[in-house]
Amino acid sequence: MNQYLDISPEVKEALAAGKPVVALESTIISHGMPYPKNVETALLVEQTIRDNGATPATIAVIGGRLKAGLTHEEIEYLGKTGRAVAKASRRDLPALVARKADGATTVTTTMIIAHMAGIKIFATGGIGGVHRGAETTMDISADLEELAQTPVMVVCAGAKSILDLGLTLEYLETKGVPVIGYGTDELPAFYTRKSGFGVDYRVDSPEELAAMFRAQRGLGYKGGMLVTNPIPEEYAMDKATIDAAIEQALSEAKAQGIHGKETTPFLLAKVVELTGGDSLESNIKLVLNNAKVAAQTAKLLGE
Ligand code: PSU
Ligand code: MN
Repeated sequence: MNQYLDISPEVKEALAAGKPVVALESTIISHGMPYPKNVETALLVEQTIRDNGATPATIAVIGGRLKAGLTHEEIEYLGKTGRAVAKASRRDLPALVARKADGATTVTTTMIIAHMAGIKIFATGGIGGVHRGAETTMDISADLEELAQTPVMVVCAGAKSILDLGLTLEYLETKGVPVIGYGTDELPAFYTRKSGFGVDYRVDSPEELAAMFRAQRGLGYKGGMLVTNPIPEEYAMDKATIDAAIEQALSEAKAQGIHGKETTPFLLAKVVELTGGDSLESNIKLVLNNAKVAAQTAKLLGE
């Protein structure tokens, strides 16, 4: 086991017994939602995973230790401290470990730590991707590179249209990452069920997801797989409302000169502010929906 990794007793026991475990990220807690909804949601997501027969492993960096499985106190701490906790991507782990600092893990670092711990599947809300205007800013999330190199299945609700979804799919194609639609032929756009872009493969059952992941391992591929699960119809948002909020968030980010790692958290917070919390409720529902599919699939991944 990696010298910097701590696996919680519950997660360790589940892994040793070959029981299903689902990883969860912590940037969504610290940077993706406001307190106290973030903490309530993180605990509800863990409960949903348990209700569906798997063990949750929320991942973060605490005091320089890579943690797979957090206590409720640690989740409360990350949620309450919010954006003052460092957002930890791949390039940040060496500094956080050496300095014994705290970090909220993104999709990238959650995949890294999940894989170190022997966890094969991870549920979240949305992934990072190619930003609009990336042809000049070169702002492309490290999440895409991680999907290309770390063998973890990521279950999400697609990506928000704060990103360029077409370019995000092109990038994933180049990197050889299969993009699966769960019960859909179309890439979901997080708050809405459709984006206008097709996925690579449509899959309609956890059994078939597990079979594809096993085949990917059997082929000796090093990368992961992206499962995009549309938000349940009843919680989906009106496309025009969300598009208007995203456009305004993007123009405010530009006017304020927001860049680098601040871009995504800024845009996420602005959209919530502009839609008066409706988007936050949709966000919570879609994460719970992803947790359920991930737990059902985890049970079929086996050894
Ligand atoms: N997109 C969302 N919600 C999120 C994130 C992205 O809809 O919470 C978070 C995830 O942790 C993701 C990270 O891995 O932001 C991507 O940040 P960046 O674009 O800076 O790579
Ligand atoms: Mn970026």
